[in-house]
Amino acid sequence: MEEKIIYSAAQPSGNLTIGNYVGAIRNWVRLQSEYRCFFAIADMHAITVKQEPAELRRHTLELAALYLACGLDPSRCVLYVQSQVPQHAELCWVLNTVTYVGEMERMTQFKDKSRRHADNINMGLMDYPVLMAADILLYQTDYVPVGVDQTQHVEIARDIALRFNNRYSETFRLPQALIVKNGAKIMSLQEPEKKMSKSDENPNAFVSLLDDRDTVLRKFRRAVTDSDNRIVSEEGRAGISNLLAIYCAFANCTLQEAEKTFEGRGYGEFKTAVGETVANVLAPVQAEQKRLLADRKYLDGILAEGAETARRAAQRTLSKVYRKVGFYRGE
Ligand code: ATP
Ligand code: LTN
Repeated sequence: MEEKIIYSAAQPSGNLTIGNYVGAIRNWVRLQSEYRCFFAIADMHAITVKQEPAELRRHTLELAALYLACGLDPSRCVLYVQSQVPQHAELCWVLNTVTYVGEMERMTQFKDKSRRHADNINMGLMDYPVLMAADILLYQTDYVPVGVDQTQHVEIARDIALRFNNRYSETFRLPQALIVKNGAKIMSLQEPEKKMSKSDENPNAFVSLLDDRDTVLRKFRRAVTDSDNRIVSEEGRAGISNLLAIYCAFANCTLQEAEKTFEGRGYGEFKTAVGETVANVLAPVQAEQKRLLADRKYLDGILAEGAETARRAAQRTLSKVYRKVGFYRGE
């Protein structure tokens, strides 16, 4: 049987949150033993909003170390930095010619980010999904493990692939999003109707994978909940439902089990328990990231090797594409 291919990425736009961990990274770790996996650091996507150059560089290295600390194993997956593989930008250009401006203007994330960064609605922000389609399609990806917020982007990648295949003949495999059952959308601790996001201007809204124990406990203690004191997940009670989802994801239990554990207990006690459960999972990841960051040579070696493998795989698809669209390659 043909080997299935997995592709995913995260932006080095800050430190990863527990949302990124539960919705994405943690599942990548599970998938790497079964499939051929490519995991990237999407620095080209990150600059679609303003980044401080020195910070972007630092976040990129820190994210690489964090990927490894979370359990990605370079002998089982290809781990690399997007901008080190020029084929992404090259394929993006070709795909731009089979993508309509109107469909990009309708993308939820574009509308959202345009509102949040009204002073910087640049072409890159609008082109974000096409670059993401290029990422995915270059590797002939079958499955894209992402959080729910990214499903629209994976669907557009599929549409673009289908359109290209129809216009020029079969070239790309059609990708599909892979969404986890629990934790695919962890919500903000301050505004539980909103997705938890690493670039939120209020640091109390998210828990970073790098937050120390006291910070984690404090953020959960301050998490917004309603005045009702029952610890059950219900429609209309976004705050407590979100805390329960986080607890289940980190304690590896079902909602029924969690509700039973906390039956008759107060919010204070529950919030402390959630904080402690999360902090216990984060502690070893943080220690491992710190250890890895002290060995810059090792990290650079992993990334260089990853980029080399990625370039080779990507070039196979890109050459095919260039041939199909009619780019002259000599006799
Ligand atoms: P930013 O705030 O900079 O837009 P982000 O926190 O949304 O970033 P990304 O780098 O865009 O993070 O996403 C990395 C992965 O994490 C994606 O697969 C995304 O779907 C997933 N993800 C992001 N936020 C959450 C969340 N709150 N719950 C579950 N998964 C999430
Ligand atoms: N846009 C994604 C990050 C990303 C990605 C990808 C995810 C860039 N390229 C390719 C899956 C496949 C995000 O998480 N915001």
